[in-house]
Amino acid sequence: MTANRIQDNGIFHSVCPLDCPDTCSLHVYKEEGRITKVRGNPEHPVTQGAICNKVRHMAERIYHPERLLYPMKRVGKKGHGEFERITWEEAIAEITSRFHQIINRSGSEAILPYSFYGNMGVLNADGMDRRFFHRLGSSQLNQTICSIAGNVGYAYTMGITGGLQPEETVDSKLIIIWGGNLVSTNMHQVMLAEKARKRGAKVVVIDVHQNQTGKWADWFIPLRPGTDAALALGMMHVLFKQGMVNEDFLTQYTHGYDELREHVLAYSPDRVAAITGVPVDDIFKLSQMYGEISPSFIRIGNGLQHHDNGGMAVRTIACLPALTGQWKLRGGGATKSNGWYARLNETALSCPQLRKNPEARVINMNQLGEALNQLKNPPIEALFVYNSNPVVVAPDANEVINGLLREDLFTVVHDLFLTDTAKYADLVLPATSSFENTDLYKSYWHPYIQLQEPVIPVLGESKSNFELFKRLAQAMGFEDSPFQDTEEDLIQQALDNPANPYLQGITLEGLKEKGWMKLALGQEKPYLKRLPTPSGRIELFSERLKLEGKPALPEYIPLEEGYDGESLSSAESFPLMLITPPNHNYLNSTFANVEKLQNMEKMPTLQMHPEDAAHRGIKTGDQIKVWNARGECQLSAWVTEAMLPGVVVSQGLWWEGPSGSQLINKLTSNRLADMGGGATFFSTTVQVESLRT
Ligand SMILES: Nc1nc2c(c(=O)[nH]1)N[C@H]1C(S)=C(S)[C@@H](COP(=O)(O)OP(=O)(O)OC[C@H]3O[C@@H](n4cnc5c(=O)[nH]c(N)nc54)[C@H](O)[C@@H]3O)O[C@H]1N2
Ligand SMILES: Nc1nc2c(c(=O)[nH]1)N[C@H]1C(S)=C(S)[C@@H](COP(=O)(O)OP(=O)(O)OC[C@H]3O[C@@H](n4cnc5c(=O)[nH]c(N)nc54)[C@H](O)[C@@H]3O)O[C@H]1N2
Ligand code: SF4
Ligand SMILES: [Mo]
Repeated sequence: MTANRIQDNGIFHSVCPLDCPDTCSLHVYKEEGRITKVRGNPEHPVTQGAICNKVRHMAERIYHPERLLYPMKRVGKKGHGEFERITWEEAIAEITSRFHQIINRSGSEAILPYSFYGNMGVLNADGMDRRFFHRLGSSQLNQTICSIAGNVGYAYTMGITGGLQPEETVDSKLIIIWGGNLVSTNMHQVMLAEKARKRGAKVVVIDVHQNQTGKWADWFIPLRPGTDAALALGMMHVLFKQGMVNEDFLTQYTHGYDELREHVLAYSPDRVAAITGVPVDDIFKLSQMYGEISPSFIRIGNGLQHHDNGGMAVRTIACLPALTGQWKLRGGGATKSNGWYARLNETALSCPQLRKNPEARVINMNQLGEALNQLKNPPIEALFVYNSNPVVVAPDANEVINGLLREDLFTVVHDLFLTDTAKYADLVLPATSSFENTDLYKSYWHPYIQLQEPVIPVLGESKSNFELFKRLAQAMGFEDSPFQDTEEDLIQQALDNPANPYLQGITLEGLKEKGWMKLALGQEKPYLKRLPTPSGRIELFSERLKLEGKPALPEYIPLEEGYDGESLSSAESFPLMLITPPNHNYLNSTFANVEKLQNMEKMPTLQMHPEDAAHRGIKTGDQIKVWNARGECQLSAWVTEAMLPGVVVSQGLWWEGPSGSQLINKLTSNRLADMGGGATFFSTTVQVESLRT
């Protein structure tokens, strides 16, 4: 390993910046100043030398011929993507003058930042940018698009968003992957599960789609979308009835188990089968496996919480390990997210004290279209997008596009590419890749903190988010000391979080030595002694939910837009449920413009059950129209039995395409989930017809 990061030849340490639980430690190979390949770090305990196909192709993204290298200003109509080169001085002057005008005319809340985790580095996603917008007094963005409903739901039960450490799952004997396509989205969990399997573990996948993960499982259980809570309650029904619960654990560590025992009487396997589509025998078999095999581990994916009832679904599943006392065992329990263990000092990073208007309105990022089109007093007059591609990723894309077309909206987009969002910008600013930056990375799954130092020089005139917002602060005349901080200052401030004992011993110096350091987590689950729930215990019954007017006990609540065996809650004109999860070779919309990866994914498809296809005279390869009241897409049909009848699946977030007809989020709704204001991408109904003449 070479120490001097910007040397021309050698192997350099790096970190994967993408929004993926694995947060891999990377080895970047360079020859004559250029990256030639990217591989997994064999010494990192979780990465173990393996990385996904996407990031093995990272060099093609970094050196992509279409990478933005200088600032540009719009010259054509909004959305036409016609720009001309300008200097950074001109770009900064334009932004500051427009911001000053808007603030004078309408107040600072007329400016909205829109960002997510295109780069997970905390300096570039939660650092200087936050300081800038706090000081500016802009509207605040509630970052709800990914995992919030499930994380809030999980925390009602467990108090924290933390579960098993990945490395202990090799000791699990039963691994249930519930609503996660881990072969594509969390490959190192699959590697660990393979190890467990070699030691005799069984892998069960519960999903609405038999994707690569479902195919790899020992047992795949298909169910109807949005009915997971009913299945979990049915399992509880059987566990209590057959005496397969751990009374000692329930008495010592949980709150409300008598109430739960009564409550689940209503979820007989017959009723649950009618709701979920899972046969009664399979409900018994699954419950029995769960009751008899220890240690068991449930990996809760992100998919099942992108529904109207997603928060409650995760809250309900999170109750299961307590019933059989799994939390006491190594390799026993559940994981939704492990973000809680790696909490950095967010206050120090983002400096909310710089905000003079702490009451500034908060806008839910899932409702961007509505915010742009409908908000008043003041309306949004400037939008600043970075680390995100909302035209492709946000729900109700037609509304988002309508908003971006507003002539009176000043839109700035900072990105590495002229994304579908950037095409609507007034100003486009070039962003560095993470390999050009200094940054600090935590994982929301494994317990290693990592340091990124630049491995290549900055390309063209691009700037990191950190540098951009520091420069903008200066240009706006913000003289506060947080804007003088260097990258190393921020790293030290972030690591200094007395509220998180697991960060003890992690220092910038230590990180510089090896690139990564492990959180100070022991073998035990010390938090079980006192969880940060109101009762200090695992809350099977939640007073807090009751006070909020929600069911205090885990509950199955039918989708607002969707079907189950009991109710039909959507217009009959849209009889198919559309699920739109990520694909294997893209990371959300990132990589969708990299040719090699595009070729592997070929084209956007709609997977349909043979029964649903036959009704409509559709065959594999047919061009089809998919539509609902919100919009329309044109895709290629793929007839398969990978789902139950009534469910259709389109994987991957594709860029618009020449005809603008591949944006799957034209069909999804900006309705919010039951908890945390989360997204409901998968509670979508559509109709389909063949375009063959
Ligand atoms: N290759 C790749 N990896 C990624 C990403 C990517 O885009 N591509 N994205 C990253 C990000 S940001 C995230 S949040 C994670 C997401 O990764 P995961 O946690 O795996 O979540 P999803 O892929 O959204 O959905 C997982 C599964 O949920 C299923 N599902 C949908 N509705 C239901 C339901 O009602 N019940 C059940 N049981 N299953 C349901 C879908 O069929 C899908 O197989 O992956 C990260 N990793
Ligand atoms: N239908 C449907 N929609 C979904 C999902 C789904 O499953 N189905 N998944 C949802 C989920 S879970 C998520 S997390 C969101 C993800 O939504 P986004 O976070 O918007 O994800 P990306 O599409 O990867 O876009 C990230 C953008 O940031 C840019 N970028 C990368 N690094 C930097 C940097 O350092 N600086 C700047 N300025 N820009 C940078 C990238 O080039 C890219 O254009 O999508 C959501 N949308
Ligand atoms: S996308 Fe995920 S699996 Fe791939 S290299 Fe990055 S962290 Fe690892
Ligand atoms: Mo996500």
